[in-house]
Amino acid sequence: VNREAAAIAHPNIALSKYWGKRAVPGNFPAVPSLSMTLSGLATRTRVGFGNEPGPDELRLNGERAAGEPLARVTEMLDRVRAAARITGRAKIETANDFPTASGLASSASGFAALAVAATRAAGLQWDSWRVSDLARRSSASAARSLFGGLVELPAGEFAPSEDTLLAARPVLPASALDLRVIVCVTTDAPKAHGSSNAMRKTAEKSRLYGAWLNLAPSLHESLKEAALAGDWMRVGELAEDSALAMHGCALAAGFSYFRDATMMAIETVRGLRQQGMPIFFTVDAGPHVKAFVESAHAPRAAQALNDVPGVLRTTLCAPGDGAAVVEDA
Ligand code: 2P0
Repeated sequence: VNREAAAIAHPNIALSKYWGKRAVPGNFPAVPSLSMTLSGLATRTRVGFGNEPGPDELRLNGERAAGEPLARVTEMLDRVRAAARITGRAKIETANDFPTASGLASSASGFAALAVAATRAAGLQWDSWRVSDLARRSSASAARSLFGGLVELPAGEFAPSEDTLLAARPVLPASALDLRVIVCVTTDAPKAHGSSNAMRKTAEKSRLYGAWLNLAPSLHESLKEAALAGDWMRVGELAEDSALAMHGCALAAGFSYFRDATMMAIETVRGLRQQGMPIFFTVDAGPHVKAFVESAHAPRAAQALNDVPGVLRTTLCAPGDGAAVVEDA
């Protein structure tokens, strides 16, 4: 058995948003989501299983990590060890080639890369579907980074058993997408509300949560249909609806990810659109705005967004590939 392997994975940005979980163990999303995997930004992860039992050893961006990050890694590796019938402790080295607190989905690329490297290192002959299911159990958005281009993660069944498989699936390849994402970074501070806790608070407190659960599946289906038809203006309209409904639902629970710079960047996107540019925005569990635009317009859009007060810098990303083993590592 090959006991060491390395993998690379890229973050993704959702057009129709995942927000909310089924009320059972296993991290099953309550709504479907659809994302674009990004190129240019990557997590690289190496996993090696030893022969001795004991605590796993994690190095994150060159530094020894313990506490919650290590616990989440060990939780995934325990599933891999159980499936492969191995017991040895693992050494994990993982690094992002983009700032971890830049507002890009480092948990999506991180758990996707870890799932690919760990299953390969353990000698499991799993297809991408099984590996995506494994990634979802640690971070649902990570399930989508297994695949490139546009990717869908269906909602979990209403009351799945904990071992029910649920994986993402590719919808359109990266080569079919003439889109760019401009990430407008508005702060380098870590996010104020972790996604899992914020979702729980939304489910408990938001009077709009029921409305969100009703709306999200139909928004998602319409958005997917528009993408398959190549109607990017419609995709943009529905993606903005999805993001605003998600954030409205969170606001009704008493918190918001939006800051002044978030609103100013959104207004800039709307202004560019009024001038005829096919551009639209989305916002995730942080204050940064992500603008989607056809590639030909990306330089002008990036310049306009860079000039927004409160936007520290912009990062330009193209559609990217799914997670993969790095053979020569
Ligand atoms: C998404 N987000 O669809 C949504 C939109 C944030 C806002 O998926 O609890 O870190 O680990 O399953 O994957 C962030 O959620 O959450 C996320 P968990 P995850 O991209």
